[in-house]
Amino acid sequence: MQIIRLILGKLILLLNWVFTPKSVQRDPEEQSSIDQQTANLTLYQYEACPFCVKVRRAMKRHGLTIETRDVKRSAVAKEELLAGGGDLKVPCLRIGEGESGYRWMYESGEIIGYLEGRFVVG
Ligand SMILES: N[C@@H](CCC(=O)N[C@@H](CS)C(=O)NCC(=O)O)C(=O)O
Repeated sequence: MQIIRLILGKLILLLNWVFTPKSVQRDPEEQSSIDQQTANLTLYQYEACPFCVKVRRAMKRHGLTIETRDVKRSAVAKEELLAGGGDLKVPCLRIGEGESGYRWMYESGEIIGYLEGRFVVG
């Protein structure tokens, strides 16, 4: 079972690499404004999780630079996710909301919807 999961994970990463989406091109000022806003976002994820790949592909397509933290490789990231979000499930987007702290958003579809609603015009 472990070996099948490992092979599937590698296959997902290979396909993702072969079919890497193109990023939208913005003028530098607009991109810089978006980069400032996405600096408050962090994606907790696993490298080969298909739902995480789906979110990372949407980020790439929409030209969104968002820090990723791998919960499988980093014990600190795992603790942060558990303490903040409450569930050891990925992907999870941590949204910095200034003095109110953080909002933790699970579910790949909801995360992509949030990113597109906030950063994609039209
Ligand atoms: N419906 C969720 C599914 C997410 C999901 O099943 N994630 C798996 C990894 S691929 C997970 O975190 N499982 C719990 C675990 O591995 O501990 C989504 O679309 O985000």
